[in-house]
Amino acid sequence: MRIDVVSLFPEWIAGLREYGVVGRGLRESRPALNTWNPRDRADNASGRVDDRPYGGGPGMVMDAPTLARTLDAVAAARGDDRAPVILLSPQGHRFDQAWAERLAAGPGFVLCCGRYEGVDQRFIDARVDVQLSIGDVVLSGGELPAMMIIDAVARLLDGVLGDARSAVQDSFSTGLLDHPHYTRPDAALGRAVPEVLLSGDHARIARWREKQALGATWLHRPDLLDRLTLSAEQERLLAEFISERGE
Ligand code: 4GX
Repeated sequence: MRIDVVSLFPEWIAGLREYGVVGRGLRESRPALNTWNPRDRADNASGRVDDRPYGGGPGMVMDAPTLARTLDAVAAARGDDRAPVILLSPQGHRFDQAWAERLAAGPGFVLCCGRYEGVDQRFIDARVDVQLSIGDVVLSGGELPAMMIIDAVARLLDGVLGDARSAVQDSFSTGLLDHPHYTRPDAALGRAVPEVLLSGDHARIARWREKQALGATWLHRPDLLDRLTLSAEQERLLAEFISERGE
């Protein structure tokens, strides 16, 4: 997979290579990450890539021709592999795990990071395939959303996570929040580890974890439960969680 990022701060994006399991994957081209600075394709000596908005108002707008020239260079470097051009924008579809899985299954994609008040609408109309938003919050540019998307997609690729099970068992892949985790020592901060986890009874442990996952989701994200059809066993575990909680 190949990911290209158009950004005025390419070194920030490239910093992803330095940290964690995704950093290791990127260093080994899983996925291959390339950055492109529109400033390198400005048509003026000062490297300006923005201008004042037609109609007036505050701030600046990234100009369409410079962004289009940058994308032309990306397309030439990629060859025609039909990778979608994605603009990070508050107006986009909400990025979630389903989007991460969809993107991880394709040939890669091109992320365009806007700054200032945004980008000329003609660039969006002519060259952007889809707009994605990371949520209802106003950021100063698309770089952090782009980095979130790269992280979420890269960790789904074969060989990026050490343990293949980690991605499968994740929250949202199951549709539920995660169960709690504990490690040594067995007493810490005046609190014990739940006895069942020390029992060595793997069936009982699995049942306890499923119950905790259902309970956490019921408590903190009931909207996620509304989207699921629970099995009879899951209904029983959740009912147990709720009644034990009242004791
Ligand atoms: N999820 N921002 C982008 C400038 C901009 C505006 C319009 C393109 C079109 C954001 C978000 C986000 C702020 C990044 C405005 N670029 N992006 N920027 N939330 O708030 O993705």
